[in-house]
Amino acid sequence: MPVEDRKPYSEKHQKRMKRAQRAHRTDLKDWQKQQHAKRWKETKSRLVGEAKLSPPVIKFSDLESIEEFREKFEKPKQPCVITGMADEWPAREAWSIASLRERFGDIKLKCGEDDDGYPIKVKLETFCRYMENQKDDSPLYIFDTSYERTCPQILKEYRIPEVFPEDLFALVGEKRRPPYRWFLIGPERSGTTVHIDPLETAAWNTLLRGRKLWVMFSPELTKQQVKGKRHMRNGGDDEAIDWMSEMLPRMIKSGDLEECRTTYNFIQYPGDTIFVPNGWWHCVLNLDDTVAITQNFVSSVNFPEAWRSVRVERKKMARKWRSQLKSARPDLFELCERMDREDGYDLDGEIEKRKEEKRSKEKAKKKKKAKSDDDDDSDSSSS
Ligand SMILES: O=C(O)CCC(=O)C(=O)O
Ligand SMILES: [Fe+2]
Repeated sequence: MPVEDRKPYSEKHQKRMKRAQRAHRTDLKDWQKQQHAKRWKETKSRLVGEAKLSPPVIKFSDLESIEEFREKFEKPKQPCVITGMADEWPAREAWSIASLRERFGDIKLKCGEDDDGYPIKVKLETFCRYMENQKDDSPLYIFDTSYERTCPQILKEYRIPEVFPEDLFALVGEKRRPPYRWFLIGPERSGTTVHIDPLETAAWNTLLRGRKLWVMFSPELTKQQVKGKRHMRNGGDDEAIDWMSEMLPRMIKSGDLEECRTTYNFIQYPGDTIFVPNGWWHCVLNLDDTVAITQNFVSSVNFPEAWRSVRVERKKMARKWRSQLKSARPDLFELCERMDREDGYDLDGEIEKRKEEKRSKEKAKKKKKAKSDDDDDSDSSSS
């Protein structure tokens, strides 16, 4: 949009964004201290020039069947780029920033989390004015997961890709399952720092506007290796922009990544869907202002790893999941039982153990309180 047509980034909007920034990163006083914005043009063209390691790119219309995708990509856990899969989505046309802003400007979307894990929300209109004006090193990024409730129209404008038909967490119910779908609006330079998706979920990510830069590593690397903390510059940060533009070149040079079997470094364009198999490390940087949609899922392929993760990380959900699988997917229920037997893992025992621990902690707390009340009483009676 020509600068003269922009709506002003008035004090009111600036204040709202400042408040959101303060709540999101209480440790960061100056969001522009590294001056990434000043070097952005050069940084971006260097990063684009270096993005030459693409995973396989397949045209959706060339796929003969879902089974073909499963055999060639999902089962071998092979990341890929699928083009043309979103061609029929209303979102392909409708998700320009201008149209989203016009239609949903008054809706509050999540752009951060406070120290207690509560969502920080701002109106899309406010966020768009910020996006047009920001010069932050690593700007706030809309990562909204409650749009089904707050902006259900979004849900109507995309489809779950045909090649990802299974969603086994759905069995535990919408309320109980962990967040699994996000609507993303990313100002340039914002991004997602290097991570693996939680609970061994796999993911798909479809881009509608702008370009995203992806770096992916195969799962055998450790967190320490991929985070490369020792390569962080003094006064630097570990946001996607820092990691991509400064730390990664040093990590490569130092040989710290030599053990990595497969590295990808590539650009996602509008209309591209990235398949991220479970366990793969990835870092994503928004090269332009972007709009995307992403979902995480468990299918029969990543089920074994997901079960091992869920039974430890989310014990109560695991119990519910297992009981639902018993009728909906007896084959997977049996697999759970077999895996638990082989690993010597007793879920019900673990839940009971945790309950017992909680009970004895409560008891100890009560005892301590009673003792201090007694002491108070004897103090007052002796005075
Ligand atoms: O920023 C992005 O597009 C990547 C998002 C992502 O990796 C995630 O939500 O786990
Ligand atoms: Fe991710």
